[in-house]
Amino acid sequence: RHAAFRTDLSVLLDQVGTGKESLSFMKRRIRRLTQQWATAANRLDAKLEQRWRDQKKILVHVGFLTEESGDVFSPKVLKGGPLGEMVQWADILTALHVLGHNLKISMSVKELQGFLGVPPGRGSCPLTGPLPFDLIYTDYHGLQQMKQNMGLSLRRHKCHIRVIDTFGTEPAYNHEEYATLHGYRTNWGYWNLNARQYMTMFPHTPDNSFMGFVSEELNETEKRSIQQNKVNNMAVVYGKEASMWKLQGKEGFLQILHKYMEVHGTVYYETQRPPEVPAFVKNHGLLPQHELQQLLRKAKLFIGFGFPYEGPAPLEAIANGCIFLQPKFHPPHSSLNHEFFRGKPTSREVFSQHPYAEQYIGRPHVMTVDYNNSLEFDSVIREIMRTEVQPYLPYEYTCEGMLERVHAYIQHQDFCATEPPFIPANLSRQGSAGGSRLTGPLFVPLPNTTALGWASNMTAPAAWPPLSSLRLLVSQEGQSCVEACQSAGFICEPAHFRFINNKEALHGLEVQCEVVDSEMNHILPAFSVVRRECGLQREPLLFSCAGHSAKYRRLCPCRDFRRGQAALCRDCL
Ligand code: U2F
Repeated sequence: RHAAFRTDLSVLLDQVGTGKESLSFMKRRIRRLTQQWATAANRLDAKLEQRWRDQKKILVHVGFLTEESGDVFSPKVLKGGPLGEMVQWADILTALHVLGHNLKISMSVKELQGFLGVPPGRGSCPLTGPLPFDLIYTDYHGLQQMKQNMGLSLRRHKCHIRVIDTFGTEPAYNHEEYATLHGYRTNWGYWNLNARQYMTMFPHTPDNSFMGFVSEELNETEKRSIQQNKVNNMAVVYGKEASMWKLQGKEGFLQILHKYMEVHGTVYYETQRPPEVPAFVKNHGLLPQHELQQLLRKAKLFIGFGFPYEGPAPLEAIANGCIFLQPKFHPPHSSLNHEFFRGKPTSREVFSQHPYAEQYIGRPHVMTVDYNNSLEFDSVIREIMRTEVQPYLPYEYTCEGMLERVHAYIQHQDFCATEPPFIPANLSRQGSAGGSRLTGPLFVPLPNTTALGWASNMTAPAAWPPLSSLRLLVSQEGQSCVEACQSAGFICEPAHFRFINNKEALHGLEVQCEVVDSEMNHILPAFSVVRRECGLQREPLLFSCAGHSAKYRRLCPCRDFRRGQAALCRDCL
């Protein structure tokens, strides 16, 4: 069946259920954004020009909200606890519904068992017969619950699963045997999924798929009225829980801020002002989302103190015409040195409170400075008060952007199909960076499949993203493919590794190999210039954009991307 766009959200609202603050929060959000979703659906519908879209049977099992996982989030919804995850799940549910799929929603193990058709009760009752869904969206808690309830049959069906994973999972942590042998084992990882089955809140690493969420978009009239009503000396502090204000050295920069601006907060409190919040701060208490938006419309500055990391609020602030000011982290925070990230299945280094805001948005909307340097801090506050900014929202965080991306994933990502083995013939050297022997980053444009070894009478396997988007590049020593592709204006595409993991690619790059080994190592394919050693990847699950090693230069599959929609290549729709 064709999936027809839906603009009426009442059926979805009924499906979400009642009885918990988290569910009420999500429903309020869905209701509030109804019109935006409807407009976006109509726009995307027109853009796709009647293209056929398969209607999928989809189960959404929200593991972290089940009683069985302890559900620590729901009781904190009105008390300053994390809301980012609820924002995201509300938006995922809405996107799937609006795209016209056949949706079932489960928020308990009992409902999960019912939908999967496994007998109730604990213990691993295998699911006999086919999986009654094309796709299952869940999280790490839900995955654990599915394992307990589906037993071994989970392995058979796992290609249908998508794991919503806020901070991301790198391939080295995902591969059970490799993680165990090489010190990448954590509480969360090692499910042996394809790393693109993990879907993140921000485009942290191209190894995972970027799911995201949405933020409100303003029309021209709203933008104009915001512009007129901005209060130039009004700042709102990012931090709805008192503990986020417990910062070392905070007195210094807060005093400076207070010297120039009126400081507002939305910190949860029970009866009186939390001691962490200075007396000069106008605290509004935790606000409902739409009231926070109103406050942000007046404010000039939204200022982060370093925590929470990578949440939705800075995007909302920027979308409402604020400048977001945030601290630089030096050294960067990661699972190796910071409690919050410890045990998370990634070694990604976080260089500021909100790297997406810093890298993808940047000045004048986002200013990232060293808070310990009072002079720098002082001058940036004055600069902010002088700077005029327009409300700004990256396309990928609009409703249309999210619908477009989720649509593309649903129609094109297939982790069940066994990929045809890729056996290249001679990789043409045409187009290699003529003669220069691997001194800088090197491109070998691969304009057609013949260059990759298909004879013209063979049909290339249908790849998504399409092969036409591939650009082969060699990293510097110590550089990851994430960085290597980025520095050349591209993005690393893990789906393309299989096309460049071969002797012909090395040959095409004129790499001198005395030996070519095939190993399990997440930095492969790569080569050592000094030792004239080349290595190919033996385990496709370990193809990793994130990996790097001081001794090796990596072969990197880069691709182009759409402006404002990094998850999709130009020909990906
Ligand atoms: C992030 O979680 P948080 O919930 O702490 O993220 P925030 O950016 O603070 O905001 C989430 C939402 O809270 C709303 C606001 C945002 O959409 O509109 N809100 C509100 O309704 N009322 C208020 O007074 C203030 C904010 C991240 F999302 C999680 O994944 C992480 O686990 C967490 C820790 O790093 O940070």
